[in-house]
Formats: sequence, structure tokens, C-alpha cells
Amino acid sequence: MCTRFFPQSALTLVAVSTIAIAMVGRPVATRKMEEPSIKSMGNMKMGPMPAHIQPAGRLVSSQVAMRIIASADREGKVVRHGRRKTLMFKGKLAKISFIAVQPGFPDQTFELHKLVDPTITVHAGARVKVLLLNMDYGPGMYHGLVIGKTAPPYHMMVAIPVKHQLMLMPLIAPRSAKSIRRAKYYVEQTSFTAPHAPGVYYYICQMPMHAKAGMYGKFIVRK
Ligand SMILES: [Cu+2]
Repeated sequence: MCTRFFPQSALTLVAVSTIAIAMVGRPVATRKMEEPSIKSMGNMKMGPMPAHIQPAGRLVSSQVAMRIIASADREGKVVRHGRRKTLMFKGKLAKISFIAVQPGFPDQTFELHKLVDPTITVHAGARVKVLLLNMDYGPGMYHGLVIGKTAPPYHMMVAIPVKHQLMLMPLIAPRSAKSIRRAKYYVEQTSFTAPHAPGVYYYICQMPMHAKAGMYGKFIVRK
């Protein structure tokens, strides 16, 4: 019987893991630090984007990518609300850097301040400078960013433009196939002005399946 290949402890572990995943309803895989892999989501392989889509972004070295992360970690302030953490940006200028699938973090998520998909708050009317760095690797591992009112749950495709769209950053290409330290990374920047009235928005990756898999968070405009 196949159970001799799957001892009871292993089966229990699998069952517990499955329950935990079902409870949090969030992405399942954590990317290893050095080993790129071809991704799949369930039975669906994530293939390359259609040839007519030209990804945006400029290439940077891993040293520059690491500097972007170090600098981003000094932007904004992490505020605790009980067990939850919010990334708060004060003042009239907010510089917000999103890392797409930072190595060592869960798959199909954004990282900011080493938090996974945190809630972000900015002042009403603030100038918001947005940076997106794609650290993901694999065929079709493009990521983009859109901010608007469209709330979860998300389906396979996010309708673009999203409701009350504030900003859209095009899909940018994945990192090169080399190891993390020798790879090249794509980065893109844009800016927009936050609404003058408070409101709740969401930041979402518009790549098919990504928001559904957990690549989104809350974006709150406060007084
Ligand atoms: Cu994505």
C-alpha cells in the first residue's frame, strides 16, 4: 500500500497544512532564497504573456534592487493595530515601494517593509510616488499594479480600468534566470495624487490569477 511511503505523521502534516491554508485563504508557497522554479497555480501553468504585450520597466542590478529595498524600508511607518500592522505615510508626499514576490516571502504577494500585502494609508490629497520592483522569476511571472475601488474577492481577471481607478502601472517583466545576486530586475515608477476625500481603495496586481491568489491589499486615504 502506498501508506508505507506516506507515514501517518506525514499525512497528518499534510492535512494540518491544508487546513491552515484553507483558513487563511492566502498564497501557499514560500519562495526559496536561491532556487528559481517554474510556477504553477493548481493545475494551471503560468505560461508566458502573449507576444503582443510589451512589458514596461527598466533593468537594474541586484545591488540596485537591494538598495531600493533598503531605502523603501525607511519610507513610511509601521503602526500596530492589535495583531495587524499598517504601513502609514504621513505628509503631502508619500513614496511607496512595492516589491513583487520578494525572495523568502510567500508567492503571489506584494512586500512592503517586509510585510506581506499590508494595509497602506496616505493623507488625502498627498502626492504619491509609486515604485514597483519585480523580484519574481519564471516564465510569465509578470507583475503590475493598479489602485482603485474594486474590492475582493477577485476573479481570474481584474477588469481594467478598475472602479474609481487612481493609478495603473503596466505589467513589468520578471527577473532574469540567474541566481538572485547575479540576476537583473525590472523596476517601474509612476506617481498620482490621492483623492481629497477619505476613502478605502485596493492595490491589486492585474496579471491574470494573481489578485485571486492573494496579490492585493487595502489602500486607505485618510483625513
Ligand atoms: Cu502579479
